[in-house]
Amino acid sequence: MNMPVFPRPDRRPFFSAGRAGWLLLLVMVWAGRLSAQNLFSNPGFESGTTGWSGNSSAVFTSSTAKSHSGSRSAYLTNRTATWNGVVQSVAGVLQNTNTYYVSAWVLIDNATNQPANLTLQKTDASGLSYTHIAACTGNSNTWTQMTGNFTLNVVGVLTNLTIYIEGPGSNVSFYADDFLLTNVPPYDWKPAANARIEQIRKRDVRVQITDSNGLVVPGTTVQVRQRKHQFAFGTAINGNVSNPQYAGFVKTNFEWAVMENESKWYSDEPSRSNVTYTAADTLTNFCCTNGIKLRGHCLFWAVDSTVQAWVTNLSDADLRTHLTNRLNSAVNHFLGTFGAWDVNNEMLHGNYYGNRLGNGINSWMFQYARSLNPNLQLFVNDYNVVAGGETDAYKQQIQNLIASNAVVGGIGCQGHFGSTIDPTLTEQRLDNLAQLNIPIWITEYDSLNADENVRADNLETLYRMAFSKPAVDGILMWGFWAGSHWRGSNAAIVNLDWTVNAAGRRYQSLLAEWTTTTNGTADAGGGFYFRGFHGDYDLTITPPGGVAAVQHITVAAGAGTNLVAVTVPPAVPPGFSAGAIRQLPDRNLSLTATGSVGTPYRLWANTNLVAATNSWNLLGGGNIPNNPFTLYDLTATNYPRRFYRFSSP
Ligand SMILES: [Ca+2]
Repeated sequence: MNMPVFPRPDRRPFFSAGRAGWLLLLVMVWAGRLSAQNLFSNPGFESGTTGWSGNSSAVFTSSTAKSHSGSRSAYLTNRTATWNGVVQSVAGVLQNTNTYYVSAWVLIDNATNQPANLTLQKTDASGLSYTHIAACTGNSNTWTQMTGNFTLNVVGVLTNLTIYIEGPGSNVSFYADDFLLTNVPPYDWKPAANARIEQIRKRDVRVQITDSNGLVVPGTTVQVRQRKHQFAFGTAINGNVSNPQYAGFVKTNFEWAVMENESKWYSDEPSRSNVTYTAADTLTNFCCTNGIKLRGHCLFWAVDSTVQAWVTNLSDADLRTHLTNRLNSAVNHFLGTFGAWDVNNEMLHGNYYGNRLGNGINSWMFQYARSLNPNLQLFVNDYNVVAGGETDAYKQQIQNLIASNAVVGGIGCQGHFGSTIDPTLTEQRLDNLAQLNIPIWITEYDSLNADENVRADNLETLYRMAFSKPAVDGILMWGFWAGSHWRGSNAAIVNLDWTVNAAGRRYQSLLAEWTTTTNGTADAGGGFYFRGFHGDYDLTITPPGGVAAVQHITVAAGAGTNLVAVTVPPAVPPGFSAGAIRQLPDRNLSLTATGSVGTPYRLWANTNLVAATNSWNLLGGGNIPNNPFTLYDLTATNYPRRFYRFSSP
């Protein structure tokens, strides 16, 4: 095993430190060595080819032509297949069930946008397997880092275990340097995450209940039901909203949605100047009808293969015109529907419009969209950022956009994860991006694992970690149902037969954990206290002997206690008691009451509980016909909220 590559400690303190200082320094050096020890032998190729070998017929040399650090790197040439690379055995180095962090740097020789991977090759009782444990897109002008992590899972006897770099197209030569393989100590991350969630996602609320004479009303019962979250929990949706089971799951489990394809340019303008929003409008109508918010995806898509053929055939001048037309059309069509847009999807992995018209076109897209609606939150959106090792590249790209006068209002991290999700890496990458002080959204979460319990753990790791980070404002998953998931049933949280699998149940339990539901009674001062997650609530408030009324409140993020003043209506007529208000299937209301048959009453309604008495609407009245009796308000759905009170005529 090679010596660690981290810098040797500065020796100067040894000459001035006392005995305690000596001991402390020795402990620190030892601890650093334990956590940072590089398990690769000759990781920077400074000892030539020692410890490494070329895969197959590729020619592997230790080159002095290029290096990421030191004076040498691995150089792979005469490659005949994408899997030709440089390999090192790690059998006997790695321990079963341990988690490892792995990283390497790659520089492509005379080619651009070449995929590169670190791959774990394993042979055990379960057979031969290959697992990509890190990935990046390499180029010839700059060294690119790939990072990842994996947990070693050996079945039976291990007969072979190697890690190798591969991926660039056959015949493409490349350099590789500074391989790093370290043990990831178990990280008990949940308690810290939960403590952050308690601090940043919740607020103390005091409900002060007073009657219309200004007197506090002790004993008022308060039922607290959170209806919406300030944090965005959502999913991608598609035309399956016409399926009642699909639609039902969306309505029950998500507050936000994004159109999977229907608001992309290739859907909205499939042929030149043939603009159609029919499919998108179906989804918009579904969301608006059901109170689901939408984010826009995407105005453009930078990856060559996603650009419509008719666009690729345009002259540069016509292309500029059609980019302008697309922005005018889409931003205006979805005005009031999308508060946010992904502007040019996946600019880390393609640059179609920049290659055609110069890189200034990318910041122009932001500038022009903003000129159409300065309130739009304009996002970058890309993959391999939190789920891969391209966080630094993404940061740099965002900084470059900002420097060219693009107002980047949101950072979209797609979040397409592999078979496991490492909390340490996820946290590091989110914290790294958060340094830009721009809101982060996980826009397209999924993970792919045949074991639904691992999928559930993955989902919890991403959701709990992201929800605990103040920079993150939302998480949308990229589909949920096995019958309509782009990565297939092993990424779904709902099975083909609509049973909710372990991953889906975990999602539902997390949402329940992060939703405030409580009940109580006002104290002697008419005060009722609770601590709740930020969001919208219905409070059902019932003064002693009075009628229940539902009041809508918002618990907003902020310092100190959120104060909510509630004024309750006068008491009901003597010999009469109001009962429950129930929501009918059509969202209208029924009110039940009991009282002496023949007692006269009137029923009033208002959207404002503390409005002047003479501004209330008389809904009806008469003499109590039977006991109990039921009244209906079939206009209730016309109002965002409504209060009721009874009076003597
Ligand atoms: Ca080197």
